[in-house]
This record gives sequence, structure tokens and C-alpha cells, in this order.
Amino acid sequence: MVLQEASGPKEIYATCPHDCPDSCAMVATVENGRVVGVRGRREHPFTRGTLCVKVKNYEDRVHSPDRVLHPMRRVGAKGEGRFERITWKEALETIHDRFSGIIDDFGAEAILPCSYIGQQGFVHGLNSGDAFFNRLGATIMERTLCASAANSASVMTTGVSGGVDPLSFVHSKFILIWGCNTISTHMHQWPMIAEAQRDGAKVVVVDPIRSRTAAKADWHVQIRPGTDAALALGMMNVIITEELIDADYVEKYTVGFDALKERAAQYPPERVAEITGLPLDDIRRLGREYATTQPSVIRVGVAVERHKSGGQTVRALASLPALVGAWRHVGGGVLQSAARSLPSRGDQISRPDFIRPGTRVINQIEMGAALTGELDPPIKALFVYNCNPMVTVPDQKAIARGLMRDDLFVVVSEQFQTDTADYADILLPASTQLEQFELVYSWGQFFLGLSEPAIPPLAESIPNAEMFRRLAATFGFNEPYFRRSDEEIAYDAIDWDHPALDGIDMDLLKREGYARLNVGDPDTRLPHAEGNFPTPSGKCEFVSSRAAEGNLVLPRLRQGYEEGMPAGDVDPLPDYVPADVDDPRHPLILISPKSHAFLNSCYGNLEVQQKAAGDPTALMHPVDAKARGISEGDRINVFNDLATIEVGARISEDTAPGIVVVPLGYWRKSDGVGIGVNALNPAALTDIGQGPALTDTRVEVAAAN
Ligand SMILES: Nc1nc2c(c(=O)[nH]1)N[C@H]1C(S)=C(S)[C@@H](COP(=O)(O)OP(=O)(O)OC[C@H]3O[C@@H](n4cnc5c(=O)[nH]c(N)nc54)[C@H](O)[C@@H]3O)O[C@H]1N2
Ligand SMILES: Nc1nc2c(c(=O)[nH]1)N[C@H]1C(S)=C(S)[C@@H](COP(=O)(O)OP(=O)(O)OC[C@H]3O[C@@H](n4cnc5c(=O)[nH]c(N)nc54)[C@H](O)[C@@H]3O)O[C@H]1N2
Ligand SMILES: [Mo]
Repeated sequence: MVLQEASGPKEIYATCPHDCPDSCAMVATVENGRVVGVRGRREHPFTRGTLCVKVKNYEDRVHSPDRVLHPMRRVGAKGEGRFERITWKEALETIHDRFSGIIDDFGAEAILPCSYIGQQGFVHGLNSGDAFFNRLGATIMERTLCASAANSASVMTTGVSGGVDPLSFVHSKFILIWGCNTISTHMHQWPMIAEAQRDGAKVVVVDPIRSRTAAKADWHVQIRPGTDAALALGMMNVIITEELIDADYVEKYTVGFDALKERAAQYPPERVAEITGLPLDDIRRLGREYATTQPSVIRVGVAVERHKSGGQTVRALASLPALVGAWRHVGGGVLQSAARSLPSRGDQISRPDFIRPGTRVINQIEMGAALTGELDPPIKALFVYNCNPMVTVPDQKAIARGLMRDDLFVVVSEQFQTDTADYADILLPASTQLEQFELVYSWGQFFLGLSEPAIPPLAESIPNAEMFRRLAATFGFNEPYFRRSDEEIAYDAIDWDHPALDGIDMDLLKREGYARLNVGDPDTRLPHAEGNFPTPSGKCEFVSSRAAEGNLVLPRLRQGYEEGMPAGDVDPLPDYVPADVDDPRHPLILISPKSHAFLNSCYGNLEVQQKAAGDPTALMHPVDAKARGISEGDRINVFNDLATIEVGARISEDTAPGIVVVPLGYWRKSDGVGIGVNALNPAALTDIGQGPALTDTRVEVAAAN
């Protein structure tokens, strides 16, 4: 909505476009065709007027002199990042010619699209190119970089449920923040947690490092990375042995208790202490307090899924509330992804009906191998949008080798010349949120946000939906579907007749900028007090009836395409399976959580955030540093068989021994080292959801020469 039309500054409602649970409501101020400032909207009940360190100067991102503003063609060698300006017509014709030649010689599956959630909205987001690439017949990219294991595991356990409202956390008495750095990664949830804490709630953080969030907790449970499933099963062991279960709830609203009981019996606290590195008494106390302090709530972060048994870990966490009857209370249960409360229409967004039967599926985490391996047909073209795989995808060196191939035609659509864009043959200019119309969902709260263009797209940049309209027209795709306006796309993306949308329409969203889904009042909301789990049994499934379907990946990430999924190899019960990674030459566990000042790799090139983030470092425990003769500030090499990266040493008891912490987000070219933390991570996948098993990476550290 435009708040003022006079000759002075205009204010326009927007919603933050980033892949983040908060999806903040913002106002952009425009003067003389320029965005001069953004601020949070105070009246938004969840985001309440504050913006994070990344987004509070979003106008600098929009008007950065580094924006890609024109279509460009590579000059010079691959990867050098030198380009010359061309017209949109030339760019589209080049893509058409190259793709057509590849299709003639190798078939359309030789083309691989690569997107992620650089833009978190229905119109220009993750799935915005699906219909085009499906119509083309391209290979399908399975996009499981984030929360795929956790989402799949949650759906297997509690169904397509959004879980506990984050606004209901004020009513919680025991808040278990598990593998989640709330204060850095979705700070707008913190005020509700702090309010509960002031009212006497106990805040417990399970994290191998003393994160900003752990530092504010009443109790920091400093677990060994990747062992969370053992801790959850150990808690169940205590809860069951000490008869702290809610027997009535378990009887009425769950399936598989006897089997779960048997499984939990294999995890006595003594064994769990050994696996997790936690004191025996802490495990007992955590089980007891969690069960008896109601309402208890678990906030599941993405880090817990990043292990070989990451899916089963989330299955265990999603099972705990039903075991103790936490769902009976307002503010009791589990919150993993609120997005499941929004009835989106995947069939209308991705058009899986365009997919030719038998089309090949390649997992994004394995793209390095796909670009360098012997495939039939080989990958001959890569089209990247909303994604910066050279920073964010494991097996980075293989991806770089692939992108250097002379016979690979690479198109990148970007706002900035990222590490990935350096390898483009054709670089296309993308607009930012304040230049486009977008409908934004949230995975951390129950509001739908609208974003209206504050200014027209800068220079020749265009929104993704417009790019795919132009591409479809160039390829002669005549279906009216490919001619829909941005607003029509937004309309089609949601089931407006669903009860969750009662009373909400586009006019309301345009007027207000956001709307709360019709999912009940956070002060009284009880989604599963009487079961009502949207699972096949209608109950919380300790034993999953969907395990037989195999390695479940949600349709949105895979466009509803089922063929080729491995079936029948998923344990129907939660379990802890150690990663098979013992390697005496590389004994340290590498973790690479988010940076406070970057949003994945976004802002890695912008000065304010670079300053806030400081130089890339590796955090180590003093015992590990001393054993290697390393002091604070030393240049060190972190290495394994895949790569060596050089960073500065930070030494502190904030981390448990045996761990090296190198945050994600730094660009390869910005620190002169030319290689990032994902060069150390192999393309290992989780048990459920095929997510990245990042926590299973092992490294060694030595002083750099
Ligand atoms: N500032 C900032 N905010 C962001 C992002 C960003 O890049 N920067 N990215 C956004 C995105 S895409 C996402 S998915 C979310 C993710 O946000 P979070 O869910 O908070 O995920 P992470 O930051 O990856 O990890 C959270 C914490 O888990 C800990 N951890 C690592 N391994 C383990 C483990 O094995 N067990 C346990 N219990 N803890 C572990 C880490 O030390 C870290 O403190 O944040 C979003 N918000
Ligand atoms: N080691 C390690 N790796 C990780 C993680 C980790 O914790 N550790 N986290 C994982 C997680 S949770 C996630 S979500 C992924 C994120 O992986 P990515 O989605 O690749 O992350 P971003 O860095 O946000 O890259 C998005 C790119 O899209 C561009 N972009 C933004 N808006 C638009 C648009 O409208 N159009 C176009 N064409 N481009 C746009 C941005 O400029 C940016 O360069 O990384 C994963 N990788
Ligand atoms: Mo993510």
C-alpha cells in the first residue's frame, strides 16, 4: 500500500524477502525514485517493528553500486568474472540457441536448473522456474539444502501441522531451544521467549557452542554435535522409566508406544552420556523437567537435522510432546515449520503435470558430482537463480571444477556478481524485493505478507517471474499459464477457500500489507489437545506408517515427482545411528552455522555487514588449540581430504572440545583465500529427506605457514 501520494516521500508496505523464519513486515520510504530507508512495522504482532542487522539498511542492497543491472556475456576465461553488456534480446536468443543445440544433441535432460530460496515468496521464489523447466523437459533438481530432513520427519510424525504458534510461547513454562540460534537467526521470536522467561519459564538451549542464544538461557546443554537423537531417546527412557508419561494422551492420540518404549529402553542415561558427552545427571534432569514442567515446548532448529540420522532425530523431537501430553496446554508442543499451516497449491506453482514420465532427478547437494561425473545424458547446461551454490552447497571444489568445464553452458540470474555468477556465460540482472510484487509465506510464524513495488526495477533488472515469462515466450511456450501476471501467479499459489484463509483476500493484503492466518488465537490455540494430527492414522505416529514409502522428500522440493525414490529403507521408529566417519587423521568435528550478520551468503559482499561479521575465523576450544600449538589470532589451516581453508583462530571455551566452528556466509573472493567452508563438506545425505549431513564432516587443524 502507498501511504502518501503527495510530492514528498512515499511510504510503501513491503515484506522481507529472505529465507528466514521471521518474514518481517516493513515500510520502505521512497524519495525521487530512490528508496531512502526501510523500517519495521511496529503494529505487526510478531515482528513488532525491529529489523535485523542484515536488513535494516536494505536500501543499500537495492541501490548498491555492485548490483547486476544489465544482461551480460562472459568475456575472458571461465570463472574470471569478466563480462560485457548485451541486450535482453541477445541474452534470450543465446540461451535459446544454446539450449536448443543441447536438446538436439543430448535431450532436454542435459539441462539442469538450480534454484533455492534467495527469494522467499510464491511469485519469484524457489519454485518460480519449475513450470518452465518442466515444460522444457529438463532434469529435476531435488532442492533439499534446508530443513528437508526436518520437514519430512515432522510430516511423518505429526503430519502436515504448523505446530505451536510462536506467539503462544509466552504461555510456556519450559522452552527447549534445540539446535537453534534464535537471537541470530530469527530474533523476532526472542521477545516471546524472554517474556516467558520473565514469567518464570525455564529456557534451555541444546547446542555444542555457547551461541548468543545459549548465553541467555537458564541452562545450556552443551551436546556433542550430531548426537541429539541419543539425547532425545535418553529423555524418553527417563520419562518412561520414571512413569512421567501422559498415559491417557498416549493411549488416545498416538500409535506405536510399545515399540517406542522398547527403542527408548536401549538408551539408558549411562549410554546416552557416553554418546553425547553430557553429564549423567543432566540427562535425567532434562527428561524429568521437560515432562513435568508444563506447558513445555520444543523449538527445533535446522542444525539437528544435519546428521546421518538427522531425520530420525527430528522424529524423536516431534514425538516427545505427545509422550508427555504437552499438546494439551496452550504453548505446549513443538514448532519446527509454521509454513505447514498455509495451504499452498504446489500443482499450480510447479506444474508437475508438465513433467515427462521418467525424467531424471538430481539432488542439489550432489551437484558437484553431477557436473563432473559421467552421466547419461551429461549435464551440458546449468541455469542458476535464487541460489549461490559456490558458497552454500557442499563439495565446493567439485562444483567449481564443473563450472570451469568448457562444454558447460552456465546461466546465472543474480542481483550481485556472486562467487557463482563469476562462472556464468550469461549473467542476467534480477530485481530486489522493493522493485517487485510478491506474496511472502513464513516458516516461523502464522502471517502472510504482501510486498508491493516501491520503485520500478532498476535499469534492466527484472523479477524472476518476468524472466520466466520472457524465456517461455522465446521458447514458444504458448500456454496461457506462462503469460500470467505476477498478481495472477500469487492468486493461483494459494487455496483461498481453505479455512486458514477465511476473511483474507488480496485486497485486504494490499490494504494492510499482511494478514494473520485464521489458525486460532495464540492465547487459546490448542492444535493437538485432542489429537487431530493430519497423519494417515490421525494420531502422532511414534511408529511411522509412511516409513514404508522410503526416503520421503516433500513435493515442493521435488515438485510432487515420486519416481525413483528409494523405498522401504527407513526405520519406522526414531533412532540414533552414529555417522561412520572415524578418521584418526581428521579427528575434529566441523560445524558451519549461520553468521549473525549475513543471510546465508547474502550480504557477504556489503560493507556494513562485512564489518559486523569480521574476518572469517575458526572457533576452537583451548585444549584443542594448545595441543596444536595454536594461539588466538593465528592464521590456521582447517583441512581434510577434500580441501584446506585458511582462516584466523578464535580460541574460547564457548565451544566444547573436539569441535571446529567455521560460520557460513563468507564469499570465496572476499577474503582472498578463494575457498569457503563448504569445500570441506562432502555431499553426504541424511536418512530422511535427503538433506545435507553437514555435522558428519571431520577435519584437522594446523598453523598455516
Ligand atoms: N543471521 C542469520 N539468520 C539466518 C540465516 C543466516 O544465514 N544468518 N539463515 C536463515 C536460514 S536459511 C535458516 S535455515 C535459519 C537457521 O537457523 P538455525 O536453526 O538457528 O540454524 P543454524 O544457525 O544453522 O544452527 C543453530 C545452532 O545449532 C548449533 N548446532 C550445530 N550443530 C548442532 C548439533 O549437531 N546439535 C545441536 N543441538 N546443535 C547444533 C549451532 O552451533 C548453532 O548455534 O536461519 C535463518 N536466519
Ligand atoms: N556449510 C553450510 N552450508 C549450508 C548451510 C549451513 O548452515 N552450513 N545452510 C544451508 C541452508 S539452511 C540454506 S537455506 C542454504 C541457502 O543456500 P542459497 O539459497 O544458495 O543461499 P543464499 O546465499 O541466500 O543465495 C541466494 C542467492 O539468490 C540471490 N537472489 C536473491 N533474490 C533473488 C531474486 O529475486 N532473483 C534471483 N535471480 N536471485 C536472487 C541472492 O543474491 C543470493 O546470491 O544453504 C545451505 N548451506
Ligand atoms: Mo535454511
